[in-house]
Amino acid sequence: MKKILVTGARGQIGSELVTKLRSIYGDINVIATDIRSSEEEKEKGPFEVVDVTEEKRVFEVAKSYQVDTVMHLAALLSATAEKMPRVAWDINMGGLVNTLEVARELNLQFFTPSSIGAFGPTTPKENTPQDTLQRPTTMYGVNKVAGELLCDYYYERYGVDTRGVRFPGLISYVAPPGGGTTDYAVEIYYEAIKERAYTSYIAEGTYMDMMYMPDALDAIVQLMEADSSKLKHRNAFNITAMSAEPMDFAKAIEKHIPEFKLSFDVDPVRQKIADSWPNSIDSSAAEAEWGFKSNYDINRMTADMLEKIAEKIK
Ligand code: AKB
Repeated sequence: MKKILVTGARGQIGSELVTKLRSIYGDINVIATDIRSSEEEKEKGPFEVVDVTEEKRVFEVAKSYQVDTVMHLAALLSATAEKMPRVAWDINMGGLVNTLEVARELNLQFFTPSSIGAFGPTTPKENTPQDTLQRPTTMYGVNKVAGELLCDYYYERYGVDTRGVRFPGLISYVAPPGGGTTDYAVEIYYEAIKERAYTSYIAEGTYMDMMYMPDALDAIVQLMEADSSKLKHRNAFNITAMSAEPMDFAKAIEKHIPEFKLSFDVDPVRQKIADSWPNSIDSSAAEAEWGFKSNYDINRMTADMLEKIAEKIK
């Protein structure tokens, strides 16, 4: 992995992943692409406007920069996908097959994230195994399962070095997530700083896996650098740092802001999605096959989030 093209580079993961990759591989070796143009991004390093539903454009940019790796992040998240299922299919599946085709044609290493959304209500809810029943009931989940299989197919059929993880809800302060079911776990920190209070659209007692962004970025780099011969589950490694419900975040925040108040106004659409996902997943395959580990628990993450957001919005 020496020259990397990142799609969806202005999204929640992309905006931090590009910075991290540039710090490791050098500014000019990371080509950030997004459907949204940005003068600011162009000043930081190579940046191209790319719509992943246009395969020819993805091909042209990958070829002209002579990249050897593509990290495909451009996608709609679960709640947005539920509002616009057909658009989600076109972007999530169309973008994926287009970037996989480019990886096949140019012989590129390939990364794309799957999600805990690839599981469904019939999946075992606690300590969800790596290999288990996957019958998701959301368009996002359908896209993620199909994506995992498609990446396996490109590896088996064409030898494309495809790799991926099932991300839990990702928590970060640089760019907002937007359109996810787990977004409450980011919003709660901003509102804690601004209002000393937050109204959660996810009900008390709803557990989902979560992870702080630095752990997620480390996982991507570590998986992409891992010895290929050791990987059995190439495209869909369960990874997690914590299983948490809204009250867990409130308790962690109260250690820094004792007057913090959490209330609830449940959104039935996002609650239904959350209820169909696991409470906690088992990441032992990722630990065994490429050494995954997380460094942030809820308390360490909370201290950092509150400090960084206070700094950012002052
Ligand atoms: C979402 O909530 O849609 C994402 C995810 C867990 O994939 N954060």
